[in-house]
Amino acid sequence: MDSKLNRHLSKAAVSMSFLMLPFLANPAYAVNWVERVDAGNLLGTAQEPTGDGSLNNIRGLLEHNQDIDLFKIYISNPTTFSASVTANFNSVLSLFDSTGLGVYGNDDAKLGDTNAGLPAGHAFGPQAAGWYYLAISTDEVMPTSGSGTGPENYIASITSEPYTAVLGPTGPGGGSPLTGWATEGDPNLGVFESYRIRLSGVTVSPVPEPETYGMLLAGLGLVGAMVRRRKFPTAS
Ligand SMILES: [Ca+2]
Ligand SMILES: [Ca+2]
Ligand SMILES: [Ca+2]
Repeated sequence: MDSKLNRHLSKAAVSMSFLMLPFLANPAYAVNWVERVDAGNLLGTAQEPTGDGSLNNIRGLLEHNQDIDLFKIYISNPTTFSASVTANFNSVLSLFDSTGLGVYGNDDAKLGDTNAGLPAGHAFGPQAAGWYYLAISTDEVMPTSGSGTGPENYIASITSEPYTAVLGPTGPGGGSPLTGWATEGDPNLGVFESYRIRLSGVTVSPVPEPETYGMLLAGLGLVGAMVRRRKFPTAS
């Protein structure tokens, strides 16, 4: 067996393992999540989208103007993370970390447009990959911490002017995790509107299934065995 071919096969095996790395870290599949029943208001009742790949969209429904939908998401790329709403109601987005502490929020992404947006690369944005909670609500509710829902409990006054501001947890209750929502305005005002949240930098199932690892390892083992067999031919 000529050594050129041996080298070529070894290289091929190494290249293959490198080619598989981005596949493991970054599955090419896209997930478009549709809310199941109704996502809850708080960490314990948040809905976690499932599937395999990057989470590109969440579609759901706000059933009334004081309904909140909270989603548990894995931000795999904090520098490219962004979220933007398309809806026919005045939407607000708030992001919380894995312990419920406020990260940042927004009422209106642009002047004269009531759709909310969380921009990428913002100083208040997520600084590390990990689990977060993303809330979509109307501008009739305000996230609170502690045991009350008065202004002293507000995590941030997201729905006050200027509406286009991107806010950190600068409210009096901003140092503690989310425990409730203060309501404002007329609770009888109906919404029952659907929404779409476009996302970037979010992954579903960041850890590949054990079967995927097994298959990849078996494949690599096979290539390795072929290379070894060619390198050390048995005497004939
Ligand atoms: Ca809902
Ligand atoms: Ca809800
Ligand atoms: Ca808004």
